[in-house]
Amino acid sequence: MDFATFIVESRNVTQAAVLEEHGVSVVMGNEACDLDSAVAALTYAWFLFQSSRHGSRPVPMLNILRAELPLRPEIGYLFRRLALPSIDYLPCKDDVQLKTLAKKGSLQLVLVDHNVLPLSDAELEQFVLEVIDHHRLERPQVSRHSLSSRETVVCVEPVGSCCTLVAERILELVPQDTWRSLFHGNNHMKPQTKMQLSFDVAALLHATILLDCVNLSPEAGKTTPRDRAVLETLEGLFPHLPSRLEIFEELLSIKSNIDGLNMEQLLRKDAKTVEVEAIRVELCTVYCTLETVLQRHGLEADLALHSETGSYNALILLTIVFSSKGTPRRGILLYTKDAALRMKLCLALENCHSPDLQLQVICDVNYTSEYWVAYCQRTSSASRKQLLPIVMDALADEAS
Ligand SMILES: [Mn+2]
Repeated sequence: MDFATFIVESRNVTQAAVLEEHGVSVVMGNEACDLDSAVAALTYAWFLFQSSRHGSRPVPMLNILRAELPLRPEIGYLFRRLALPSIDYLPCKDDVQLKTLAKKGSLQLVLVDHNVLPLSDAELEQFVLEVIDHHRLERPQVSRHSLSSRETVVCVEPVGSCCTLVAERILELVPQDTWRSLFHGNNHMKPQTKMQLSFDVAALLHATILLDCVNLSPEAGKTTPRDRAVLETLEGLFPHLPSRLEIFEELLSIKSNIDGLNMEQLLRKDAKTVEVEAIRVELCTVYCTLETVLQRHGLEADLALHSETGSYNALILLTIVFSSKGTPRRGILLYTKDAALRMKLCLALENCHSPDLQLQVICDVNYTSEYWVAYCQRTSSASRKQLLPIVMDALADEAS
């Protein structure tokens, strides 16, 4: 089977699994479903399918509702650019009945780009067989699949993109002759199985790593030597990959285009929820300046409605725009009607040392509300990945 057919068949596989009680290994990214999560889920499922390590059929899943797909246009764009089948073929959260599969005993889960399930899916933890991620480790030391009693295999490494970790797995298994010619006999990572690495898979990984690492911009501070090594290896294998700058700029402009989106859509575009005890905080990456957000008409009412609808105790909007050199300019808008929680979160963000966010409160009288605090964040490299643990720790404090 080729990669395109694998994509086209994936939705049917999940449906057949429910009907016919076939075992499936669902590979899923995090609930923000950014390009990293989507591509890591797809390419790692394809890798598992080719190496057939899990026994049951691996299938990728986009961890959002199908209705949310239009808010992630960069995924569809990359698929079209590479002439891949439509992303509509990929199962979304509402296409896969995870809990039904779990009850039937035919579910294995592989988490990519996150390492612990949201509270709403906590009952599925016992079906997690493998984890590949680059966020702070939130899992217990040892966990086992409840049916196979196999220990969960956890790989959590602080690289710029989860796709780097997936690409490393695949590259370990590309045919030895290719590998030899690339590394001139220096093949200390001896491949065990032959693995097809086609141009389209390499191009998906290459583009995603570039977007996540902000085209290796030193100012953005995301790239690690492993991200760089994977990019170079992919480029060595496929000299016709799009140029780094070209694909990066295309994806960034599509991802950050917010024309015509209302506040609600802006918030839903790239959101993650942190939940500790009964406190829910949503962290939304918003692709414009903090001033643009603050100037929106009816902002306070929109934030109130969004909090109420999603039962969030607080919202943290992380605004980001990039300079032409790739330096991110960031701001934070912390909104909650709960004064004590606001104080707690403000203190956590303001007093944090690793990283020191260098927050400066914006006191413009035109933009004030008793329910929010707006900050200019002068440490441009600190992204949501670094902020999530700070918020989690503050909430854990709150709960205890
Ligand atoms: Mn990621």
